[in-house]
Amino acid sequence: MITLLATSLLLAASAADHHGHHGGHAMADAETAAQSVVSADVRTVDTEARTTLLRHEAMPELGMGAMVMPFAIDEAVDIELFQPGAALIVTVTRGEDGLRVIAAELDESVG
Ligand SMILES: [Cu+2]
Repeated sequence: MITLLATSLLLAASAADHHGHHGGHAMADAETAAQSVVSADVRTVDTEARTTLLRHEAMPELGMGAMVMPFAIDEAVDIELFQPGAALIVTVTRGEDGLRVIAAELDESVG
């Protein structure tokens, strides 16, 4: 029981920590090519800045659990898909300015 509690505290701490680090550490190079395809719900979108706040499921390829966080939207992606409340499947990779959505489609499995 005590071990389980310590483990979940550790996981919670590393998840909370994740937004405070914007690259610059030794693992950045190894992670550059990594990408995840994941379900995400749109919270807000800024069509001029091409940024969006998404609630995403876990992305193990990028070492990230489920959370709400901002993403950049690549020029190649149809920003019209990013309506608040929309359920999407997004392809995410690590960019210079944080995580970047490089492909998106509506999640047809969500009614
Ligand atoms: Cu995240």
